[in-house]
Amino acid sequence: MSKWKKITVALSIGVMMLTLAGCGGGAKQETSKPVDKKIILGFSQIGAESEWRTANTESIKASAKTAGIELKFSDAQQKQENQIKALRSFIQQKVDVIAFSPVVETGWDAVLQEAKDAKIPVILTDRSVKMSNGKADDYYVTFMGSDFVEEGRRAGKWLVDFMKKDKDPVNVVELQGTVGSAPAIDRKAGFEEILKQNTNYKIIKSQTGDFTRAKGKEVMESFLKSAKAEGQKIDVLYAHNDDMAIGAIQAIEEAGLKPGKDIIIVSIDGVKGAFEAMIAGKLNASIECSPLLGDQLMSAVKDLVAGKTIEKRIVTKESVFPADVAAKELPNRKY
Ligand code: GYE
Repeated sequence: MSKWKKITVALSIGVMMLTLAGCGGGAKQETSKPVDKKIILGFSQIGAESEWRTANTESIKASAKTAGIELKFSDAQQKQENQIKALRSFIQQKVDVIAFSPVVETGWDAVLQEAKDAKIPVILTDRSVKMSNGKADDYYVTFMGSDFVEEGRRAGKWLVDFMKKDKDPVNVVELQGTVGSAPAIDRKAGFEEILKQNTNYKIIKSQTGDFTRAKGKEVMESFLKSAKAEGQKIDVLYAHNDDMAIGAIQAIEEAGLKPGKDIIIVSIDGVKGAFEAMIAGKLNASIECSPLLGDQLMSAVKDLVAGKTIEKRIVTKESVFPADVAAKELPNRKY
């Protein structure tokens, strides 16, 4: 073989090998990444709407640093269109893995198809999605986060247990999370499941407070006003997160009532602000929902890039904190 022919043969073998390496489907194609190259993770965060969310962001940033993963972080300010833009830009930049916490459940069809076509694995953190074709499972490799229906059930069970009322009517007002978001839908469903078995409990008002303190306060003010005008007594507030409960506590105090006593309050997350409110006697219970997903996410990213198969669903382990354990627990809280 002539020298030139040898070079041509060598080159075409090289091209063939490269092509083969790039052809694998799903998670496997990532095995071609040289071990010494930094893994690039594109992460689209919902925003900074709550203490939970800021703790989640800190966890992800800190864990990426420790894991030596290059993190491209984008904050969507609670807007789906911003998340879609961020995901598209990650696809364009050909990041190794995309992770995101979807602000709402639906509306991801096009962009998740684009990620799939680009063979970039997608990890869902905290919240899940629904696809129009009903096959969401085909568009992400794993979903790590809490069981929100169970959190709603826990809130309901805690309430029924605490109130010890089998017959007397109990009027509940509900502050819902972001409209169309998985935690708002599921936390409502789980709570209602328990109330269905306790028919003296009635949700008399229910509205979104978008998971923020400001909205929680605003909506609670309007609940109090309209209940007064209608001659109804509010016995209980169920808030889909602690921040809305903390905002509502302010509204209740401004209306001359005692939160935690005149109105029993249960919310979800278990952030430090909730523990402080419980210690002050203004919040009665918080159902834990951990935002500390960073380490799990980084190890899943590493496993994926290494070509390992990962579990489709990773559920966060959580508990319930009634006010009487708050003082003892606060020093142990990490968020
Ligand atoms: O409960 C709330 C946050 O998706 C679990 O989003 C998360 C929720 C959390 O804004 O505080």
